Amino acid sequence: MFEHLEKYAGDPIFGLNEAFHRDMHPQKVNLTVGLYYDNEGHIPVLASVKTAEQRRAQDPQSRPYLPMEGLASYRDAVQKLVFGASHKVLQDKKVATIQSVGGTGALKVGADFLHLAYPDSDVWISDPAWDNHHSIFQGAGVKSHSYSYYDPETKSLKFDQMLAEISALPPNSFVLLHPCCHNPTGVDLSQDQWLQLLPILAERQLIPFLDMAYQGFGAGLDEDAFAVRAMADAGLTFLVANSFSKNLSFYGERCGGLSVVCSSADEADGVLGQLKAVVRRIYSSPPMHGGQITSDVLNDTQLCAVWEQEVADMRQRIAFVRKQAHQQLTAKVPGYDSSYFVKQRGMFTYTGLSRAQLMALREHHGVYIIDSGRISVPGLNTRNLEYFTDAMADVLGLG
Ligand code: KET
Repeated sequence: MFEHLEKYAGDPIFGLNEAFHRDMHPQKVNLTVGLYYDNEGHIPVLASVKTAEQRRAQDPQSRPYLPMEGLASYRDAVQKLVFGASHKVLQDKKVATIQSVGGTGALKVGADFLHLAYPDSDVWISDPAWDNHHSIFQGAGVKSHSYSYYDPETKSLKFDQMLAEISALPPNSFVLLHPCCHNPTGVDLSQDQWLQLLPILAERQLIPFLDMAYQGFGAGLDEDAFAVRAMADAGLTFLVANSFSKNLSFYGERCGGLSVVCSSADEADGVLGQLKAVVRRIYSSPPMHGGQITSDVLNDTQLCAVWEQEVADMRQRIAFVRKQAHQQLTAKVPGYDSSYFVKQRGMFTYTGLSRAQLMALREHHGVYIIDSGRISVPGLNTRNLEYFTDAMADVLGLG
């Protein structure tokens, strides 16, 4: 009955991660999935999370269904984290927020909601993209296209071209943007560039969808939300997906949020109803445990301070490894410009390595980098960095 279906080619990120785990190479290095590893190579259990979980474990509670929109205290914490505690759009109750199943779930609910509201609109996604952006929108029945973003020659933003293309989109088009730590390139718009883009989005009546999966990994929890807050300040109507996978090291708990900033409290109320209807027909209501722990951490002043420091530590370790990689590569391969390691920020760096170089890294050195040449930087640490830069030095001559 299902033989006519094509075989799933596998996911370019998760598939290579699986291949890494099968490899027996003793010094193998995993730079595939966007997962934060600490300097020992472990996915950390944050101290803030551990305390919250110990408290909950002492007094287990029954587990009814959560409401379709999720836990109220969680949604409240999401709004404060994303928009800043005292933002006017929150005081004016213009934001409809739901607890989502990770950042991916927020994108899916958002895509279904947008397709319902504007069935004839298409979505525009950065080139290059996190491939799943295309898949999620296509899966929701929305046609997806690309806008220019990254220039492999200069390893930086094609800002003028991006602006020109976005300026020419039909009204009510959806525009997927990354407020910080762009995946896969690590190249972001500056604050100035965001301020140039905002009026175009408003004038063209475009519908921005901000995907913020790495808040806190770029410059800081507040700094990374600049674009979101500037957009809210400017009175735009837009969507924001956020995720606790990375900044709470909570990947498997599937904790995220979807917020829709509306033009009035009444509109936000109507939108929340539609988001609930979308959730009800996909998964009914979100899971409870991760939501409670996230809410416990973010809503407790002391635990939240511990968490903020833990995010800062993760961010600083990434910056440190970037610097070290750049220094070592400069010393080992003098003609090679590895400054992209320090110019790009967040979880990812985009190397521009060729297919032959990537295959040699994988097959001869056990260094796993996905086919686009994107490195998940936290896979590097003080134990494997020399090994990694030696391997890079070995393959760079391959062209
Ligand atoms: N948005 C972006 C831009 C993103 O990089 C990820 C995950 C997500 C959303 C998904 O968030 P989550 O809360 O896990 O549902 N990216 C990494 C993992 C993946 O591919 O799913 C990655 O790019 O490696």
